[in-house]
Amino acid sequence: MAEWKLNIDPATVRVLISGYQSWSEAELRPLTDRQAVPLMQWRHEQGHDPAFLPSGEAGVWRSHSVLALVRPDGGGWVGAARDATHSFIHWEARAEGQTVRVSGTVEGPAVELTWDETGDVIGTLERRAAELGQNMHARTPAPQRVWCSWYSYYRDVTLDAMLENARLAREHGLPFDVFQLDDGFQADLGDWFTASDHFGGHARDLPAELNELGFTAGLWLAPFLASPTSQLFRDHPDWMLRGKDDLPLAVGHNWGGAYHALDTTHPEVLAWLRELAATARGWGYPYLKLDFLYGAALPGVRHDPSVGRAQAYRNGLQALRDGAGEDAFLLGCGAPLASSVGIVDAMRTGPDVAPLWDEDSRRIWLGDATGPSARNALHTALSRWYQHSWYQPDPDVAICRRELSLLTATERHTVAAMLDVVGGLRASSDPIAMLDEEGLALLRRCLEISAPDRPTTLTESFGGAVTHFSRARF
Ligand code: 9PG
Repeated sequence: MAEWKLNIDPATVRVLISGYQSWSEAELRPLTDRQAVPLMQWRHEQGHDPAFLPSGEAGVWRSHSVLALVRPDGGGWVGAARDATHSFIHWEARAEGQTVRVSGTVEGPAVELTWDETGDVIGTLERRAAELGQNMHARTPAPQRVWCSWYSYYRDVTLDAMLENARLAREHGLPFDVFQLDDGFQADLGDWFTASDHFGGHARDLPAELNELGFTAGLWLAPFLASPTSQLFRDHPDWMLRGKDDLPLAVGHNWGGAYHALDTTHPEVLAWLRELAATARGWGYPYLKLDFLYGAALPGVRHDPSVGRAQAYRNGLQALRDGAGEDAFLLGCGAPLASSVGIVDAMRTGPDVAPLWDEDSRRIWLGDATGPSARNALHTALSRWYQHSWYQPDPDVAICRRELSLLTATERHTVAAMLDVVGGLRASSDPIAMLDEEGLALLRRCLEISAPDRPTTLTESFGGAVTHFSRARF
């Protein structure tokens, strides 16, 4: 562990933190505030790192990979790491009387941590992030413009709905690159090769028709997960990540119950992951949204105990890359961030957008800002602006429709403008038939790629919360 003691009044600085996976909150807050820790125990594995939760004490802030302290003049201190290939890096800043104690801990093989005092926190953090990106051979392809089925159809998506939207997008000349089928096409979590009853076809039926309409086909997978009801689980109970009680670990609780994760230190699991990605590629999907990736990184009992969890995660992700091919476009989601650099092309950098601005009951009273809302998605993605040098950020979808949405017109335009400020992937999930003239016009603007496509002029912070950038288009 490396430690630094600063003789500064904690009340004079703010702290910039980043939670370890896509959905974990990232924010800029007064150091003397209290970092939220979810009251619901079952949220601890799903949006956070259960081995490094927020402490819940006032004046103590925990962050993964990077941490910065910011003075009102924009100067301060930046903690980072030169590499995160096989290690997790845990930072903590702690107010202690008239001093601040900062520690950096490496979980996994040793890596060099950096700690800079600077007159320009933003520039220094961007430089340190770029250094990590270079050392880990970051992939930063062109941003993609994606239509995704999740935020309108959820698990009820059908083959017909995909094709209808693709046809309408073509008719309206909407410039999407990718049409991406999300959760709902598969029989069960883990049973990717069998169609669900309601889908009305098979995922392999879709790509040729999308290609004909001029779109690339994209597919969602949660490749590290297995439901206890799945054939995958029944056939291979020995492939699961286990708890100390030797039972398969419960790694999350949506889809109506607990589910498990694959143990990526097991050679047969790695072979299965390669086969899964290669099969999806063979069906005609060169774009894969790989979701719930955190499952393979959780603390637990593994087949090969000599492999640390950061390395186990990375090996699982590499197996997917090997199966999909070098030229596939991989979008990580629900994924440990720095640990994915160099393997994924793009990364969700915040929680899900929802057709509502904020769910303050969950965020404030239950201490959980990893839930779906426009506010949570924007707030977190903006606070990770420096990650442009790690991958293409995916701040999630814009919502341009009026129907089936609680967003006001101002909120719809704000979301669209802020997503453009973040840059990276441009995405929508609106049923095209639901868009009126104004909705179509807003969507067209959302699909324009800015140059340069990243935040350029960082001006001030607002709301004591997110960093705010300016760019002229909206
Ligand atoms: C499909 C969805 C979409 C979406 C992903 C992800 O913490 N949670 O309980 C939680 C559940 C679902 C979720 C995110 C977080 O959504 O981000 O785009 O693909 O899965 O099931």
